[in-house]
Order: sequence, then C-alpha cells, then structure tokens
Amino acid sequence: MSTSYELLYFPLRGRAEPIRLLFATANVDFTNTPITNWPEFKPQTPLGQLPVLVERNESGERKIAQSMAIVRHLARVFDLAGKDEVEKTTADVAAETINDWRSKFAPVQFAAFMNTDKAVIEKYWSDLPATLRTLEGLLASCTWFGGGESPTYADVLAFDTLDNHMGTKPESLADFPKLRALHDRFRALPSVAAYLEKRA
Ligand SMILES: N[C@@H](CCC(=O)N[C@@H](CS)C(=O)NCC(=O)O)C(=O)O
Repeated sequence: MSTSYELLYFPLRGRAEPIRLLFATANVDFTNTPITNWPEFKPQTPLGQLPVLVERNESGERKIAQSMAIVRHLARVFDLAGKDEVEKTTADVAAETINDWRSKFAPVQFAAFMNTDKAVIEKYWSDLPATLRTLEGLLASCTWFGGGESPTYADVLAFDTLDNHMGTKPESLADFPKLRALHDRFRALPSVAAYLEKRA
C-alpha cells in the first residue's frame, strides 16, 4: 500500500521540525503545508492543535495529532525506532531525556513570545551543563543514542535541540564534544544534508 504524507503546521520550525527531520533521515517525501488561517482551520484538526500529519492511501485518509505520537509512528514505519528491543528501549530513554530538555528550553527559545522571566532564562543556562553531562553519559561511547549502528528518532530529537542551541548560544556546547560530534555526524547524513541545504 503506498502512503502519501502531508504535514500541517504554522510557517515555522517549532514542534514540526523533528517530524520534517525524520522524513529527511528516512529520505521519504512529504508535503509541508504551512497553516496561515489558524482560527478557521483549528476546528478541522483532531485536537485543536498543530502539528497534524495527514496520511492518505488506498484505505482513505487519517489525521494524526500530537507531535511525539507522529514522531514515534513514523519512526516505527521508517525503521528508525531501533533495531531490537535493547536498541528501542535505549532510544526511548534518550528520547524522553531529550524531551525533558526540550521542554525546559522552550521558554528560553521563545522568551519574547512567552514573556519569560529573566530569572528563568538565567537558571536555564546555569543548569544546562548538568543536562548536557547527563546526555553525554547516555551517549557514552556510542555513535548514536540508540546504541546501534544507525540513527534512531532519538538522534533526530537530539539534533534538533542541539541545532537550536547552535543557533542561539553555540558556546553553551563548547565543553561537550560528544554532543557536538553527534550534531556534525547527523547533519552529514546525505539525505539530512540535502534537506538542511534547502531548509528555510
Ligand atoms: N503536545 C502537543 C502540543 C501542540 C501545541 O501546543 N501546538 C501549538 C503550536 S506549537 C498550537 O497548536 N497552538 C495553537 C492553539 O492551541 O490554538 C504536541 O506536541 O503536538
């Protein structure tokens, strides 16, 4: 059964970017549809939120909400969830740790929009080394966060968050060579490099 994919999100990276990066990692085409008429469009979404993935195939159309449900669904379909039970669990542990980190970073990344208190921002940057040490500990001497020979969705999430830090405050990663190497390794994957080259 051939499936086509359409990703609906606001015209920004945000919660949709790990999904776009997952498509890039799997080298699977999708249609990226920016939503610019949100108040009218909202009632057409399953949970009144974006992102939404629309899958179409011979059986019909399915709309999937919740970014992490979409990420995990596509990771399973594209074989990016881990090769065996050990790799899957290792990737899940890393992914949850990275998600904890992502949710602390959001008020910093979107400080102007969220009107984040200065003290919250300062605490984020002073706590960050401990978070990054934990992540380097999880990566240990492995190439990828799942511990296997190829990337999993955990590496997609890690790359996206590392990349946002590279864009915001690259010096925050200076003392974390394993994470910087992972960022370089992931962005050098040919299909990812091609996506990043044309990314807005
Ligand atoms: N847990 C959800 C959160 C989705 C969410 O908060 N989406 C925001 C944009 S990032 C949204 O749709 N806001 C508009 C609204 O709620 O009306 C996910 O990860 O998909």
